[in-house]
This record gives sequence, structure tokens and C-alpha cells, in this order.
Amino acid sequence: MITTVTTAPIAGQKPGTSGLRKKTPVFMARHYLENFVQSIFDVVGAAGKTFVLGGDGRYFNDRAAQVILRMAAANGAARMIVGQGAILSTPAASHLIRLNKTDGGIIMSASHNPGGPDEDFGVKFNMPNGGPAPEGVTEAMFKRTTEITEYKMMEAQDVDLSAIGRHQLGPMIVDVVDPVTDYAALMETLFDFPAIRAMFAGGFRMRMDSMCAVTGPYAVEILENRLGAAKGTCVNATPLPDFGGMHPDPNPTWAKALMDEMFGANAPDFGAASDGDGDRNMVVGRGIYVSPSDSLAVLAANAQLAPGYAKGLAGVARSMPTSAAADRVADALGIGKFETPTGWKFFGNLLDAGKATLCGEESFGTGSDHVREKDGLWAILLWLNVLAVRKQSVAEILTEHWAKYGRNYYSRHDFEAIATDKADAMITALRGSLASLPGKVVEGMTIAAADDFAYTDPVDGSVSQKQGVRILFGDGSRIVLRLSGTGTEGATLRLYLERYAAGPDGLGLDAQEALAPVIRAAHDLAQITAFTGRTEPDVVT
Ligand code: G16
Repeated sequence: MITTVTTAPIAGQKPGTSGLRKKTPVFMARHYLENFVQSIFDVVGAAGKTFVLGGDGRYFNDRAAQVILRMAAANGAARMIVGQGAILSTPAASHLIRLNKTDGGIIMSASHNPGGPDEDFGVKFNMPNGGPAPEGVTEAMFKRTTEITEYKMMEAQDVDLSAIGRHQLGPMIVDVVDPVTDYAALMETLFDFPAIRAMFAGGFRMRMDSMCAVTGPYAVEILENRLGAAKGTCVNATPLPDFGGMHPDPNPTWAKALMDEMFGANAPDFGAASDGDGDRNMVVGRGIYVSPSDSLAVLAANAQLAPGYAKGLAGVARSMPTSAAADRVADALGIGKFETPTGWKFFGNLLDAGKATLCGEESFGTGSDHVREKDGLWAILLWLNVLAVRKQSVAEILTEHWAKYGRNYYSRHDFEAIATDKADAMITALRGSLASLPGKVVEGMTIAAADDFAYTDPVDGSVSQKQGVRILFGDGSRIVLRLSGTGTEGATLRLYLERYAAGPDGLGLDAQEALAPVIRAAHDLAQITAFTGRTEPDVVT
């Protein structure tokens, strides 16, 4: 029974940095999900195709999955591979798309944004390579949402997604799979599980905080069951529709309980957290926080210690706002280095073309060519592999890294839920001032260059403009400002701050202290308080 439902365009269905994210009630409103999903199918085609479907388990995930399945069937899809309970972490979904050579996948997640009836929901489409749809494709989907007049829906009962195995929805096959098994098997091919197991057996203690989000079952299976970490290593390991009221964003502000434990008495050797859909990670040593930019650099310098990367790396890619720490490693290794706009989708071509093996972002994203998404548990396992082989603490590894490469002090300050017009006015004024900035001296530092970052993809030649304002100083310090593309409320201003210290002195400062002049210069140049009324950031990472 396939019905064609008459609908009309709904404004604002434009995917942001990573898919379409809105308040849950917006997504649950009449025709909203359906219009967007039909627009996806209209652009990529569904007839005879196979897609993966899963999400991070947030509120509305289960209902949305049934709607998407009925629409896929109505649009003629041949087969859907669905995580049990409609659950899949984003990296696991990416892996399933690749493993099964499917035509792509639909991921239901608003990532690190809170979940619940009044919080956030999201939908994104990933391509057959397992990666987020590139801008050209998301633009076409958006355009389709502005023209849509009808969508197709199959009239049917719910598919029992709790039951692993083959189901049928009309002529469409629905294969419900365990969300963890294939992903865990992939991890076993990349990392030295016996070495990590021996480290745990020797008394190594870890805390893994899944923030009541999707990685819980993955972490318990891999860390506790397969690697022998003590029972209870994984906390907040049961995914909940509202993430237990937590904000599942693994950073020092939102993963405060983990930070307190890692900086307290009797701290474990290693701490880690992941986000709503399992693609982000934060790692913390005993008494030392690892910034995501440093994490990428350390992993790039040590990846060869893991079996999956023993042959070395082809190159390292980072997003523009991410610090240049990884570039120094790439230079030392004599491998390629790439600087892309914010958004994991920009790494896809570099990974597919074999130009980059490791990628990372300041926004707690690290990953490699094993999938086409960033991967929280993968990064945590690579750290564990490095720790198991080097038999040093996180603090020792970081200290040695800085002594060798110098230290890129780094921080991001977020100013959240600013009125959009005020944030836009600030960025417009800043853009207008860029040409006059070179040569100007602020806080004793001379501005060497200022621009709005534009990127030409080295593989397909596509150009992305206006990806963030950069102010570069003669001493290597840097300020970057851009507005977030993942928020659902007003505008979030992201202010990225960087300062390089070559050493050997001055490598052990507190990052905020080391960056103080750069922070003052940023406020001065962008007039943040004058435009937004804000003096202090809401989140400091
Ligand atoms: C997404 C993207 C990342 C990006 C991050 C922050 O992550 O996949 O590439 O760095 O958002 O983007 P923005 O600064 O525009 O908010 P996630 O984990 O939310 O999917």
C-alpha cells in the first residue's frame, strides 16, 4: 500500500556543518521529517538501492526510523541494513556502509547536542564511501526541500527492530544487525589488542565516560569484554533518549565529572569521553588534559606503533581552525599535510584519494581512513595502543612531544546563543576590516596577514568560500573566528586562539595564561563585547 502524500515546502531545511539539525518538536511537526527524507531520496535515488539506517538513540530516534523505513520502501529501496533498536554510532554506520558496499546511509543524530523532547534531533545522509554528503549534494537536497510537493509513504506496521535478522517491509528487505559486532571486529584489525590487554592486566586503570549516549555498548564490549579493563571502567554506558539530561559533548566543560576525577586524588591512568553519536572524543591523562589539536599531532607521530598504521601515514589533514601542531609532525615525517574547512565531509576526498591517512579537528574529532567519519572510540583505542607500547604516562608522552616539536598553545572560546543579527553584524564588520589589518600592532604583536579562508579541494577542484576569518601574527600566533554550523539556537561564535612556543623554555604554561595576549587581541579586533554584549565565553576548550 503506497500512498502519495501532498505536502508543501517547509522553510529552513538547509543542512549545516553536518546534516539537518533542529529542535526535536520542529522535526516532529507535520511533514517535516518526511519532506527532508523525500528530498534525500529524490536527489540520490532510492529505487533498487541499499542503505544503512541507524542513529544515536536520542528521543524520536525509534519513531523516525520507522518513518524512514516506510518511505524507503515506498520509494522502491531494495534493502535497508538497520542497527538493532535503530541504534548505530556514526562511525559504525560509516563502517557498515563501506563493509556492505551500500548506496549510502541515513544517520539520525544531532551529535553532541542534547537530546529529548525539547532538545535537538537531526538527520544526515552519508555517501557510498561512508562519508557525509559533500556540499554539492546537501545543497541539492536543500533545493529539493524548497520545491517539494509530495512524498511517498508505505502503509504498514512497524518493523520489529529489536529482533536481529531479516524482516520484510513490502518487497523491501530489512536486515537488523547487531550495532557493535562489525565495528568491534574492525577495531581488532587496527590495534594491538594483546598489548592493550596486557596493559590492563598489569593494573592500568581507565575511566571511559560515554555520557549516556551511543558509545556505551561499544565501549563495554571492546574495553571491558575484549580488552579486560576492570568492570566499571565504562560509566554512563547505557544510552538514554535524553542522555540522562547530560550534554553529551566531550569537552572539559560538559565532561566535568571526568575532568574532576582525572585531576583528583587517586586518578586513573587514562580518561576518555565520547559524544552523542560516538564520533567525538576527549582524552585526559592523570592530571593533564590533551587538547584535540595536540591529540591529532601525538597520534600522527605515534600511529606506526599500531598494526593498522605500521606502514606509515600517507598524510595528515586538519581543519583550518585546528592548531598547526600536526603540520609539524607531518613536516618531520616528510608526509603530506592538508588544511580543510570545518566539517568532516571535507576530508572525504583526501581519504578516498589516499592523500591523507589521519584527520583531525579541534572540535574533538579524530579519525583515519578506516571509515569516513571521525571516530571517538578509534581515537581512544589508538591512544591505548600508544600507551601500551611506549609504557609511559600521557603526561610524559605530551612533554616529550612538545620538547621535540615545540608547543602550539591552543584554546577555543564559544559564545553561545547570541542573537543571530548581532553575530552576523560582528562578522560582517570584521570581514570589512580585514584589508586594513596587516601591519597593525596589537598587544605587542604585528599582524602579518588577515583573510577569510577559502578552500579549493585538491581532488575535485570544488571551491568553498568564507570558511572563517583568520588573523595571523608575525610571531606565529593566530586568531580565527567563525559562526558554528551545528547549533539550533541563535548563533554560536567560535573564537579559536593559537600561539606557538618553540621551547625549550615556556612549554609548561597553562594554555589560557599563555594565550592571554592573543585573547585580548581577539576581543579588541573583533569588538566581541560591543557587538554581542558578551565578555566571557560559555565554553572554553
Ligand atoms: C560536526 C562536524 C565537524 C565540525 C563540528 C563543529 O561535528 O562533523 O566536522 O568540526 O561539527 O562544527 P561547527 O563549528 O560548525 O559547530 P559533529 O560531532 O557535531 O557531527
